[in-house]
Amino acid sequence: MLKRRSRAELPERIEALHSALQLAGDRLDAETTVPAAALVDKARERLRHGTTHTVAALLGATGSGKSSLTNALAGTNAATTGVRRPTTSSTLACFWGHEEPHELLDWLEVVNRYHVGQHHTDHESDTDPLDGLVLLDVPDHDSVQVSHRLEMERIARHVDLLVWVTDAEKYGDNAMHTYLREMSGHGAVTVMVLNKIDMLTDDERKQCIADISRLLAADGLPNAPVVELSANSGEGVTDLRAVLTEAVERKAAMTDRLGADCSAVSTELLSEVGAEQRNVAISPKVGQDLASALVDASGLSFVTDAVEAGHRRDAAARVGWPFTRWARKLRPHPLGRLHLGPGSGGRSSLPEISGVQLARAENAVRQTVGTVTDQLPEQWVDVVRDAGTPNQAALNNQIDNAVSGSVRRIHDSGNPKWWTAVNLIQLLLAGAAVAGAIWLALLAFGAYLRLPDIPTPEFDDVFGPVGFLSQVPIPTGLLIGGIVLGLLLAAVSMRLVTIGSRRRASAVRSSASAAVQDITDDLVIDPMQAELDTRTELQKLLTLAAGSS
Ligand SMILES: Nc1nc2c(ncn2[C@@H]2O[C@H](COP(=O)(O)OP(=O)(O)O)[C@@H](O)[C@H]2O)c(=O)[nH]1
Ligand SMILES: [Mg+2]
Repeated sequence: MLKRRSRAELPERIEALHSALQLAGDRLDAETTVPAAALVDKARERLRHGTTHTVAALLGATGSGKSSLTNALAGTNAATTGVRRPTTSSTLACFWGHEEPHELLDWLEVVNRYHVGQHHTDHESDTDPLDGLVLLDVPDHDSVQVSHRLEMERIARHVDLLVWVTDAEKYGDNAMHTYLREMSGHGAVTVMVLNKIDMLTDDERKQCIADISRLLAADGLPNAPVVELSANSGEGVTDLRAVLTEAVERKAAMTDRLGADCSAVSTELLSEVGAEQRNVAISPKVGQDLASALVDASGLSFVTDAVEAGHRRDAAARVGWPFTRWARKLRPHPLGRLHLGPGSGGRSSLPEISGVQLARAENAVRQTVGTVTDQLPEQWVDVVRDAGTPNQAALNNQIDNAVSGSVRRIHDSGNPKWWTAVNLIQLLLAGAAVAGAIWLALLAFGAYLRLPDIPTPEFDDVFGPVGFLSQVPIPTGLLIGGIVLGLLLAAVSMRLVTIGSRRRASAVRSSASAAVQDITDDLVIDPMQAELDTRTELQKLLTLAAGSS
């Protein structure tokens, strides 16, 4: 009867709600989270030790009749009674119901346990209204042994119901009233029992009850019920049973209520988070698309064009035809214009990308956020959008650095070694052509002055028979050969340079793209994914807190 499923889970559900609130922070509407937090506080306070049992402790001075009353209620003599016997030195727990509440009793550190009804052979005890009650016969609060007092105080802090047992002689006891005053604020219900009424006249009873009520009011417990009974004769014990039954029912009702409140508030929070599982993981494609859009917007193609052109220009200065090299130097270096050229260590500034491209970058981010937040509940759209919208200036700055870093890395890798060799050959060929030209000029000048012919050696004069070159005069051969071979070598070299420059440009492009991809992940994708993960976690927690219902 006290075994409704949802109730066993309530503490767990309350803790799930608590975790959800902590995780949500200010992501959810305060109009919902504030009452939810209040519910958590209230439930934690009330659900002192689970929800399936109501714990009542019998407290009082030595000889007031706690053990006798325990026996009377439990229908047993499990509790040792009698002032002359060693008084109860450790707590005895009597529990009503089908199963022993192991965890609860372990937690309360109660070793002596008595299962009420277990020894009955008939099964009518199946519906005992006290099912779910744990009654504790606690060591005397006035015990000479400090350990007994500490035990009593420890137990008293953790129970639902404090049943103070006293009699006509002891009800004014100072120690008891001190405890009553201290414990009045602890949230547990206090019940006063006047025991041993079999020894009192009607008038004496009335007098005692009146005195006790007055003292309770002075202790700050004006509403505490006072039950008169005799543990020995059994008179009035049913009244106490009724009080205990009510406590059991009240706890069940309170648990139901807390459970319902927990469901309601969790369901409301869940509606803000969105119950349906969508966009759990951002597809890698989304990040790649954003990165390539940002790469486009960053003006990387200007840079790679410049890298290509710059490489060709640098090459021309080393492997190009020496006689036309000077002409290229008249134009500015392509990378120099982008402040990426040799020697510019600072950050790049790409003047071409402002205005339009900046807007394109912002737009790319906005589109990505849109893709990710599509179909998210309204509340979460803002959260994810905020997470995925970085400071645009910071983003652009990082991308800019990534691009210039890639260029610099390629630049630092230096020029190909073969350029040096080709340069040397080019200079030799140019030297030969110049030598041939001077030689021919001298011959022409001699002829102009009508000087006798100076014999001009031919190739076979020097080298022996050398095929079609045999009859070519050496100065002519040097001039024409130097020019033709130089131009030929320059043409072949520049073909190779063109291939190399494309390779460099594409190396810059891929290294910059990879760097931009990392930046995009860091500043846009990962923060959004973190929020989506938070949402998934909240869905789990709130679904648990809402209960299966
Ligand atoms: N006359 C009378 N004596 C009682 C009653 N209840 C307990 N006693 C006696 O009071 C003494 C102490 O009882 P006990 O249950 O051991 O008290 P405890 O120290 O509070 O556990 C015992 O001798 C009991 O027989 C009662 O209702 N009437
Ligand atoms: Mg006792």
